[in-house]
Amino acid sequence: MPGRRIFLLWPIIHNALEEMKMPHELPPLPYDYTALEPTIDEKTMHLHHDMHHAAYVKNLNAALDKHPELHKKSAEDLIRDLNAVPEDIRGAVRNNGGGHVNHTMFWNIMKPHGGGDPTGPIADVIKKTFGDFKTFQEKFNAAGVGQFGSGWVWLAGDAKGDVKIVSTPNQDSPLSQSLYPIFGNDVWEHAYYLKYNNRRPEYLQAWWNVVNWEEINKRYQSSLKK
Ligand code: MN3
Repeated sequence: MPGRRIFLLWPIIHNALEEMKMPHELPPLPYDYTALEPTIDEKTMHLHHDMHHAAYVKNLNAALDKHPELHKKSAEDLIRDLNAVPEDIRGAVRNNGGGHVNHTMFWNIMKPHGGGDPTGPIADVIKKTFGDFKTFQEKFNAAGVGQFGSGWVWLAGDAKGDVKIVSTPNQDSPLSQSLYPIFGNDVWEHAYYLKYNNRRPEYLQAWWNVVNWEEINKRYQSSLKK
């Protein structure tokens, strides 16, 4: 009876399928590609998510192919301790694992009809650290403008619960510096060039209109528990 045979073989088939599964997957956007218009245009969202983020995931999986012992580690854990990653794939994991983690954060800390003044605990820590929200925004934008070439600008938290603005080149994550990326903006040209061309300051300014403070509060609070 073929049905019974499959039943008996199922644990073997199941294990084989599990082993074939790629350890990392591209998460779908949490909203429609048009949802962040007019701040971020539909075409940029398609290219950014479907091509750029997808490539980081694909290349991360390809690098990890050589080291199945790392398949169970989350992408965050991989880039939190890059020295634990074998040297032959360390650069690929740093770039593509970072790219995967950074973009997964990025989609989630934005939302349609977002923006406005921060609320909750993140508003309090911004006020405590920078005086007021406007001063914080100006410093954050200046750090984004000042990041030469491709990279990110972040509000990052340390183990004591203090926060600071940092920028990183390429896909480097604050996680690799023992900091928690509470939220960040992508200042690679692929994030803004179609709509804003070379006007990065204009993009940085407009971006606050799609910021999701509820999600940022969640990330900030979870960073304090760690
Ligand atoms: Mn990007």
